[in-house]
Amino acid sequence: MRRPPLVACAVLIGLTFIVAALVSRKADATSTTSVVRVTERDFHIGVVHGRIRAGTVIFRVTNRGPVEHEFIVIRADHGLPMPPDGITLDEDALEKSIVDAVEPAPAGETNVLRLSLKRGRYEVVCNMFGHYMGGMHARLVVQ
Ligand SMILES: [Cu+2]
Repeated sequence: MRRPPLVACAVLIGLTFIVAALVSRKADATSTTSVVRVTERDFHIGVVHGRIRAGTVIFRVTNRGPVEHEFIVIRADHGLPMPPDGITLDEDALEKSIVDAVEPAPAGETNVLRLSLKRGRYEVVCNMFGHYMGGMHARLVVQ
C-alpha cells in the first residue's frame, strides 16, 4: 500500500485547523442566549443568575405576589441615583438607561422579556410606588 504523500497530510491537517477555526468563530458570532429566572414578591427580586454573558438574555419573570409587580431592566454602570422623592426612581431621568420593562403583572403570572444585552452592570427593579425602596432591586452583571 502506498503511503499518502507528506504534503497531502499537511494540507489535510491544515484544512482541519481552518475548519475548526471557522466553526468556533461562527459560534462566537452567533450571540449566546442566557435564560434568567426572576422571582418577584413583596418586596424582593430574586435573580437566579446574577452574572451572565453578553448576548440574548431571556428573563422569565414570575410574580409570587401577593400584589402586582413590574420588572424594569436599567443599565447602571455607576449604580442608580437616589430617588428624588426618596421613594421612587425618576424614570424620565433614567429614560436613556432603561433597556426595557414588563408592565405590572398580577400574582401568579410569568412574563418573558427577551433582550439583547451588552457587557455592563444593570439593575433590575420594580418601581411601583414604594417597591424600589422596599427592596425590589437586584444587580445583574453582563460579561
Ligand atoms: Cu413591586
